Amino acid sequence: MLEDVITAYNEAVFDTDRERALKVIHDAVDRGVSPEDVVFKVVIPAIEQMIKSISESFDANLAQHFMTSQIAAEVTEEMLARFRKAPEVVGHIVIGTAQGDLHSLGKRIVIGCLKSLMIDVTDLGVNVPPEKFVDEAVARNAQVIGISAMMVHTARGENGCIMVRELLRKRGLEDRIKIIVGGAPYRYDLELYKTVGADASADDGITAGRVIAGLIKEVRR
Ligand code: B12
Repeated sequence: MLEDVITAYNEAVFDTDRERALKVIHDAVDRGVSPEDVVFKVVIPAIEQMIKSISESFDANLAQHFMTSQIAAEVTEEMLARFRKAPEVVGHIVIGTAQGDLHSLGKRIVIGCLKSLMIDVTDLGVNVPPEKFVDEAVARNAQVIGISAMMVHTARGENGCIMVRELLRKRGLEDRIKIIVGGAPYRYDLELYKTVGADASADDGITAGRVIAGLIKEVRR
């Protein structure tokens, strides 16, 4: 049954047909597919596949990029609300997209995965100034700051992770708060996270959950 759902959803998303995509998902849930399976086995693989084909297509345009990510974000958010409740929280992360960067879909998917892995998340949104990452992490007693950056200049830039590291250092918070970064530029340059002063990076939400759980343990040790 899941195979049929995957095929029908992929076709609807490819046609940027929001209504049809939502109907496929709602019907699947009514027939017993879990919200977790919808996100991890249908939506995440579909968006990854779609993005790959969009990037490779000469006909790709920003409107199509935008619609594709909006459908996925909408389904993901709806399903997240139906995820099983976490009995015990592993720790807390504040996460946002770096200053100057408005890409939100990757971050949203990461948040969905983290919630399902029982990590408490505060979403700071997009275009987040470095000071806000640090202030909010302190205010919420978070063990980890997550920074998403989809463009090369926001991943490498002075107002992203580099400044967050600098602020943690100046305020003597480096033992209490760890930094994880993610986004396409870090996938293409595997050493970049170190260059910008992060403690770790992860390629997707599921790996991020594992790495963040490790960072939380490190802080609590
Ligand atoms: C969708 C999209 C958009 C949408 C964004 C919609 C939204 N709400 O997010 C719209 C149309 C708005 C957009 C706008 C722009 N975009 Co754009 N966009 C894309 C596109 C096609 C996909 C990005 C995406 O959503 N990927 C899908 C998600 C699921 O993947 P992901 O983000 O990588 O996330 C995964 C991992 O990276 C990781 N992850 C992500 N964040 C984090 C955070 C942490 C802490 C961790 C651990 C892991 C992690 O886990 C995620 C889940 O698996 C990419 C091309 C591409 N192939 O990547 C271009 C791309 C990123 N955009 C690009 C550009 C240039 C722009 C614009 C400047 C275009 C313009 N001229 O206006 C603007 C920028 C506006 C701004 N200031 O930010 C360029 C960047 C070039 C560069 N090298 O710097 C790209 C690469 C396209 C290209 N090939 O030129 N874009």
